[in-house]
Amino acid sequence: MAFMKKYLLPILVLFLAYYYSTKEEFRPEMLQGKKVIVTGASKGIGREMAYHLSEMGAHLVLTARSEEGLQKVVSRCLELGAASAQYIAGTMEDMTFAEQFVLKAGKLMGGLDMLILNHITYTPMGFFHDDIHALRKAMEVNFISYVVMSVAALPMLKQNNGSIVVVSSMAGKMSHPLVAPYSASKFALDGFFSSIRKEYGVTKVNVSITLCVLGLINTETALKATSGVFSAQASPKEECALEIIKGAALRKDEVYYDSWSWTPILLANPGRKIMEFLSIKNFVFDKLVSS
Ligand code: NAP
Ligand code: 4JX
Repeated sequence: MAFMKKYLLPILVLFLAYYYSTKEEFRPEMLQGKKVIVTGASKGIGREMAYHLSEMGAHLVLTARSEEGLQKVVSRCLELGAASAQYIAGTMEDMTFAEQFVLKAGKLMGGLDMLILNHITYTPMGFFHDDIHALRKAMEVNFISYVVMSVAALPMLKQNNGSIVVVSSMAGKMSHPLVAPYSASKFALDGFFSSIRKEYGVTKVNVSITLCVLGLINTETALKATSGVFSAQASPKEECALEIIKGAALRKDEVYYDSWSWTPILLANPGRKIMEFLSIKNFVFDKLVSS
């Protein structure tokens, strides 16, 4: 007890004081004039992010498959004050489209500050039996295309000390029944992007990676898919979109957004963080090529 009072408490107080004094506050001006890509922007959370970013004065290039949907969103973005807003329609099942889209978007804006990866393939809820096709599609669209786009964007993001924002889910941190292929693709995002975040740290690449862990959100798709299958409060998509943008602008590693306030505490997994901190010391990077 005496030891606690003498050493641990003062260390804790100093740590908290340092943590809060260095914590930067979000300001909407942080996004003003920034060049941002949003995928899956024709509806749902992607559309709401495009609207917030427009109000903050960002340049936008949006994508999804529905040209009609994107046209409407772009018009509204311009009304809301976007510095510029354009779209390129296509499917993220096609990896050539995914790569070319990023390069074209970069050319349209003359660079890139933030890549927001948000699209998913449509996944109805149900028991998994043998639908390998659906599993492969979920992995391709929800995971592989994210990696393809990040690879294509990295040179531009490095130039601007930019950010990659990966929209994931609580189903990418814990197990839920009835969403196995979706859940697998979201866990893959955590494994891959958390791993390359460590690599960027080692190789001094100043590109932040923000993984967004969302609970159930009241988008049309989610409400339809969960109707009669899952009964719990869905959080508002507008606030969700804003929290993602705030976390991304502050270059946070992870953003948690859910109706239950205990979710971040229970899912943040301090055990994993301690293990990662301890294990990094065992790696030798000297002989590896970093670029
Ligand atoms: P949503 O409303 O269904 O929107 C999905 C977007 O992806 C749409 O713009 C859709 O447009 C696009 N899309 C679908 N298939 C595509 C394809 N093959 N190629 C390219 N784009 C495609 O989804 P949401 O509910 O907003 O979810 C957005 C993100 O939040 C996802 O990453 C999801 O995992 C995550 N999340 C959502 C919830 C939730 O409860 N809503 C919970 C946790 C996490 P088109 O159909 O025009 O292509
Ligand atoms: C049912 C449920 C319950 C998610 C996060 C989640 C997605 C899945 C399943 C949403 C869009 C969809 C269709 C909780 N969470 C979730 N789902 N937390 O990411 N759900 C539905 C709803 C794919 O396309 C707590």
